[in-house]
Amino acid sequence: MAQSTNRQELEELMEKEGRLPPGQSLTVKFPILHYGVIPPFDPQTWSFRIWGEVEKEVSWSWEEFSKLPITEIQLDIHCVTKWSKFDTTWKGVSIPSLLEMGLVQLKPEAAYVVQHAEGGYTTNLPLEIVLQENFLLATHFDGNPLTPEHGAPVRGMLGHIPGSEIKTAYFWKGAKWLTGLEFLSEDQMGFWEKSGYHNEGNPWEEQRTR
Ligand SMILES: Nc1nc2c(c(=O)[nH]1)N[C@H]1C(S)=C(S)[C@@H](COP(=O)(O)O)O[C@H]1N2
Ligand SMILES: [Mo]
Repeated sequence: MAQSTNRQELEELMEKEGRLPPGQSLTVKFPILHYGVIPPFDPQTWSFRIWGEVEKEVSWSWEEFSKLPITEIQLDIHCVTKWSKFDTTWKGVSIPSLLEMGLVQLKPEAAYVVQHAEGGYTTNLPLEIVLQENFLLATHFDGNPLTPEHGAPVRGMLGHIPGSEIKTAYFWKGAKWLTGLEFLSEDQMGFWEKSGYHNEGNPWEEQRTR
């Protein structure tokens, strides 16, 4: 009872602050949603690959990946199934940091990115979004390494920075158990996008399905 009152109060506050997109409701929990099974993580055999419209293909072991510089961000998450979670803290590797260090060099043709996950899940984003500060290759949530059910060891993470005008999308645009990024010159729809979800999925415009 006390918890549900609190939930409602928080939701009203978020709505007042203009942080609750249309049709969403606030959750204080962290729901777990995915298609298929949670894949095992073996640091010995895990690898992360970057390919496509890049000057040179990249492949990192877990040991290499876990030494990459880390960025921290606070994001609001909006799931297409209508829950929103506010002020979540994430740590991970940003794409601009990889470009600045010269670890990844994009070809001029690169304009879209497909996230590839263990088990075949994919999701697509325009390059411009992946280069924004609200997208990370996240390894930590709320100060702790990701748990298996939330995508360990690395997930794509896209959320909304409160008060920011930069583009965001529903939470399915972040692949759990991420194992690679494919840069493309043309857009290519991912798992949910192909089965009828909106290609852009902007929560502020309620772009849930096509
Ligand atoms: N690999 C993979 N990533 C995925 C999914 C999935 O089915 N497989 N589902 C997406 C959807 S629809 C949502 S809402 C979020 C849920 O993340 P969570 O379980 O950490 O809340 O993960 C996204 N990433
Ligand atoms: Mo979702």
